[in-house]
Amino acid sequence: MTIRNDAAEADAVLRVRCPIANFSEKHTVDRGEGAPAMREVKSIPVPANKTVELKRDGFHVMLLQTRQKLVNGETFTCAVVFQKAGTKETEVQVSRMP
Ligand SMILES: [Cu+2]
Repeated sequence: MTIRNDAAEADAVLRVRCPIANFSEKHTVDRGEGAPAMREVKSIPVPANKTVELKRDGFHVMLLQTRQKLVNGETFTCAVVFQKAGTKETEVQVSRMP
């Protein structure tokens, strides 16, 4: 997911709700000594006038306790709750990891 903030104020992703999952967590990936490790964060920062790309080796949202089997190519809608911009819906497409 790519988030573009055209505002002059910083924003942040507070929550993501998807109908197919009971929970979601916001994660970042720490790289120190040893293997990279995921860590939960309270929010994902979206700086003013910046574009933030969520990806598996950086900030990302993880869906937990999925209620149905995810099928490659299927789509569903998630609600993304921003601190300033409010709730925005986005379509998500399931894709198999390469
Ligand atoms: Cu994660």
